[in-house]
Amino acid sequence: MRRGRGVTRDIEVDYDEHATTVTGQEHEAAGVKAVMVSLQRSVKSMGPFRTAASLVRLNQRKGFDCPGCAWPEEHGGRKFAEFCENGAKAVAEEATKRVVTPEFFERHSITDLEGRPEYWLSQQGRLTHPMVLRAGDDHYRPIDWADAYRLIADELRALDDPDGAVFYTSGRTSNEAAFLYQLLVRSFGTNNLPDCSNMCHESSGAALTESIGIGKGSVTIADVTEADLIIVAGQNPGTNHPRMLSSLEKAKDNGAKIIAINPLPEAGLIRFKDPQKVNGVVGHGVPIADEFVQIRLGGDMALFAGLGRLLLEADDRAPGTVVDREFIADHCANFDEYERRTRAIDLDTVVEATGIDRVQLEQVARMLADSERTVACWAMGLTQHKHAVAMIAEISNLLLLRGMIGKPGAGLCPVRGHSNVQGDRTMGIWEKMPETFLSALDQRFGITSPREDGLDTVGSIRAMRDGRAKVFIAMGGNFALATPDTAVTEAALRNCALTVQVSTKLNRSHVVHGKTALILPSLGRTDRDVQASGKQQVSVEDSMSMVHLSRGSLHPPGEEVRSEVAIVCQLARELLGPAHPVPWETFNDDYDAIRDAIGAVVPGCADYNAKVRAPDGFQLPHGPRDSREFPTHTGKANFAVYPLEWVPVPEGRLVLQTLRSHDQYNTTIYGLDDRYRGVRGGRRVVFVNPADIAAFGLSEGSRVDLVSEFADADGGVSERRAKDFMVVPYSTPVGNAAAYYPETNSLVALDNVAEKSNTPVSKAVVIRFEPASAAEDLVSGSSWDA
Ligand SMILES: Nc1nc2c(c(=O)[nH]1)N[C@H]1C(S)=C(S)[C@@H](COP(=O)(O)OP(=O)(O)OC[C@H]3O[C@@H](n4cnc5c(=O)[nH]c(N)nc54)[C@H](O)[C@@H]3O)O[C@H]1N2
Ligand SMILES: Nc1nc2c(c(=O)[nH]1)N[C@H]1C(S)=C(S)[C@@H](COP(=O)(O)OP(=O)(O)OC[C@H]3O[C@@H](n4cnc5c(=O)[nH]c(N)nc54)[C@H](O)[C@@H]3O)O[C@H]1N2
Ligand SMILES: [Mo]
Repeated sequence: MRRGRGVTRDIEVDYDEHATTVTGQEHEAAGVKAVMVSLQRSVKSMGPFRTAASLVRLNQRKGFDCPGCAWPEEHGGRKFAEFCENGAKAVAEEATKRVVTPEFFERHSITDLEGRPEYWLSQQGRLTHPMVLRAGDDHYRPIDWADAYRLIADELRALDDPDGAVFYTSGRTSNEAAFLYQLLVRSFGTNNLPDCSNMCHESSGAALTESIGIGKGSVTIADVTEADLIIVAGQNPGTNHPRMLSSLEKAKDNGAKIIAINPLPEAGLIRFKDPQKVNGVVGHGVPIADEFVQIRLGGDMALFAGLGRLLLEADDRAPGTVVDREFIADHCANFDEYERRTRAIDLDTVVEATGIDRVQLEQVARMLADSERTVACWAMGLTQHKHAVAMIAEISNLLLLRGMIGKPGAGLCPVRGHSNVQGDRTMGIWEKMPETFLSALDQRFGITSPREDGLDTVGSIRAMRDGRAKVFIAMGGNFALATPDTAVTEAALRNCALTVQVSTKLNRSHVVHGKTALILPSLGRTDRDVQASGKQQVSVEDSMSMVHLSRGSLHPPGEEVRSEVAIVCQLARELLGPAHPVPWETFNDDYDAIRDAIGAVVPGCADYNAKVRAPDGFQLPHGPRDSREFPTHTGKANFAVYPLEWVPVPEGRLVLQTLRSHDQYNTTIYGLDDRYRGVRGGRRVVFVNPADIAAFGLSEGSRVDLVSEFADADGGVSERRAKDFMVVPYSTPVGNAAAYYPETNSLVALDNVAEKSNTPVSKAVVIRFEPASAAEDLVSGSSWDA
């Protein structure tokens, strides 16, 4: 057995939660410190050679797409270093020289690994060999690829019904791999294709499809820099989309105003130093937000509806100056109902729901009324609420009212997370793809796709919990830890006959397993991918529907690591047999053949091979953006009217949001510091308003358990506990707290989901504090339990 090429010893990480320290919050994001941090991390993880080789190719035309986030690259003259601190960290995590080999699994039993914190698992390095954990064994053992495929095929064929299998996708999978994966799954006979998007921007997709007829944003990068007003709601770009700050700064240089709507004064929103500019390196940076609206959790729908009322009234005072009547008459439906409802919005209720005062409300309304080109951006702060779909529809209503869709410098901009999450959807990763897509697929390949909707993420967990689904396969991601109700999800996975993880790095989903479990190591975005016809490239779609090529160039972590495309094709051949009409082998040998098929099946992708080869790729068509055509059920843009909802804080309780620190990529923990928020050396912290700390009789540094309360369907209240968090005083609205994901996922009830999108409600969990549980081994997996 060949070894991997890199470091094979365990990587030890310091981990003493009780040593967490809190310093002052940093108000400036990026700057020279960010460059230093990214270089230090990169060199430590990859060594100087791979650091240089990878960072010069990051987001360049002939390079690879950053696996960090889905914010677009700027076209034309890209900067030499089109990356950010956290993009560089994401690369360093993938391109690390550390490896997890069969010897590693010999050293560590499953019982041992189960007790390790995610941080430790995350840091061990890249997986190098296919491994199997057989029923009753306590170690993963090496397995040949052919045997692994046979094992999976046997388990799948043993199911009574193809719907007994679930095929998850995380958002890093390339378009080519995603297209083949859904083709395999539908050929097998199920639409059970849950993905990370179900927990992410599903609410945006649901709201926008109803409002404008397409679940994607309507702006280009040029629109952002040409806007005169940009709303950034429920998003922390300084940490999660740092390159967006450069676009915001450019917009400001052009005279734009920025309104940040957030319960927290996030560093990047307040000030930003562009490390690529001289003044960014030495100066104090630029203030980004002109208006900071410190909103209560879940108050955004009330805010947008209240602003709608103020805009209607402003138009009454100066008719025709605020409401775009022509746009509404030509392009919109349901305006009358919107107007009636919105004029009746009680502004005292808006003040109560948002926690902001009338003066600020009116100031923001004036900024909107004065703007000629408004862009609205948002992310998880809006999508992960019970009434998220209504909330996002309300922001769309505001822009429709002002005719701010389908013209330069204006539009809707849901900012996607995973670098190819939007592309995966375009390629058919969805449990309910429309009939047009399915029939095109059937026609091209001579298969019969199932027509019944499949399971989404929450539906899949329920099905596994209840024994209706027995085989779980994941194309990337960390299902055990990214999903809600950790204890329930873990039990659901353990209930499976087989769990399969196609992964780059070790994570919790490898140690929470079905009766039999497989780890299949795959190439990542940075790795060179060579197949029978030579070196391959893949394509991806960013948050603004730009599709372009990505070419990895680094030496893969081991000879047994396969591309996701190869894994899908080989499994398909084993499962579906050589007579299957899809040319799996041709696809495996030459990804151009896959792109030809994508061109024939996926709307907007005709001539795909040629178009993705253009220097900056190509933009997918988007009716509302391109020609103010709205493919909705009314054929017009719809004002969507929902009853007003917000999130009141029950007496003696807090509403908790679960969010990302500056040192993680979703469940992959890079380190224990949240530099911008001033927390060092630990993650079990809860940010609380000083007035609440006093009211609960606590003080800075107190240790508490977080106990969530959820009203179940049967009328009872169920409780969940996350143990031993340190209280940190912080600028957050009274009644609202914040703590990190995934440590707090155990608090989110599986049934606590958004209406219409079924997205887990990760940004509004009702909790109370209890004195911290007696000291115990906090790093063990058992700390999830109630
Ligand atoms: N470095 C790094 N980059 C990433 C990721 C990562 O983990 N690390 N993850 C990627 C992924 S998959 C995604 S989806 C994105 C996530 O990007 P974000 O959406 O920025 O991620 P969160 O940390 O969940 O932050 C949510 C933000 O919304 C605010 N917020 C919470 N509730 C509300 C509310 O009710 N109203 C308003 N107005 N604001 C609210 C929070 O205070 C916080 O600033 O980032 C992507 N990029
Ligand atoms: N409480 C709470 N829960 C949340 C959220 C929240 O804000 N709060 N956010 C939600 C959101 S927005 C999202 S997107 C989900 C994220 O859910 P996931 O996408 O499932 O989780 P990640 O942590 O991004 O997955 C990391 C793993 O992916 C694998 N991986 C990385 N790159 C590749 C690759 O190129 N190929 C393959 N095959 N594997 C790869 C690695 O093994 C790594 O361990 O979590 C959701 N869960
Ligand atoms: Mo996400």
